[in-house]
Amino acid sequence: MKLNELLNIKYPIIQGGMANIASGEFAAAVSNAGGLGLIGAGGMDVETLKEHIHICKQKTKNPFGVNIMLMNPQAKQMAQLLIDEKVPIVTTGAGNPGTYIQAWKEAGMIVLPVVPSVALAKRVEKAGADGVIVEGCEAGGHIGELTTMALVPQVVESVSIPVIVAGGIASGKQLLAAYALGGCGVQVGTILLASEECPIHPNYKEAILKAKDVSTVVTGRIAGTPVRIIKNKMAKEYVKKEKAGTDLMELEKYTLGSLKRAVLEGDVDTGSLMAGQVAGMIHEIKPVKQIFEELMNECHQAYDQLVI
Ligand code: TUI
Repeated sequence: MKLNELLNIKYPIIQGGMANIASGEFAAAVSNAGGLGLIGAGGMDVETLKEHIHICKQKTKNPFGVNIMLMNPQAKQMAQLLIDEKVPIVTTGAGNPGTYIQAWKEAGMIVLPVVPSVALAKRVEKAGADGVIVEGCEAGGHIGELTTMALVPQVVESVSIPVIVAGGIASGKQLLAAYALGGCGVQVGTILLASEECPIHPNYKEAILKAKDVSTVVTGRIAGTPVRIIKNKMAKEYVKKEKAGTDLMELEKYTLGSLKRAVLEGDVDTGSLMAGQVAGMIHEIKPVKQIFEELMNECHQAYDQLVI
């Protein structure tokens, strides 16, 4: 099954549900460019999500979706809102969406949980998910333990539903690799941070452009919520304190509100600049449409030039 056929979109590309970043307007821009735009409900409350859904519906006639970050205290109410608002597609992250899947399916929605392991992939398949977005720890933001290269083929072996590949995708070659691993399409986040339409502060975009291969670090491993961000003053202090055994409450002071600080205020020193390991490959801000066209063209070229 081709992802673009499953979702009725032009390109086999889903936009990651980036919390505090992916607004209704941005999701609509991605959907208008031929991908699947997602509203990232992570940093929102139910009322705000409703507003973003309305904006998105106004700005695109193409399919779009919502990403429910399951650690959000209002996740349950949001799950119902999506049904009431007839949102066609839902993705989930940061937890097991098992309890919501039946109601979403009864409402006719397409359900695509993000999973970091074979065990969760199997569980959501059994619960009725239409596909899984398998995210390796190359990704930005909250991550699991396994890499895309190791995890995707193991999930492909273990489930019969379509597998979408996420984590480490920013070029046509990586898109081709996603197909080689058994995927039917990809989800991308970091590459879209460097788009003209992405509503993050210019300083955040600049930090992506400046990043090198080794510029990201994972904070929060000890606390149990690993989050990949670009190394900066905050990240370095956090990791140092984490290693020194600082208690979780104290550590929370560092991360609390830090993503918003980066996104809205452009605070690149104490803000949390979530980004994947592919940030080092991104050198230019482009319109979303051009990013997608280049990914697809490069993928076909790489396929033609493949030597085995
Ligand atoms: O969710 C993401 N990426 C995110 S969420 C986010 S907001 C946030 N910020 C700071 C701390 C925590 C969250 C920023 N980036 N990606 C999908 C994803 N899901 N990655 C890992 C997982 C995951 C982890 C454990 C999914 C399920 C899971 O299962 C637990 C269980 O109950 O089985």
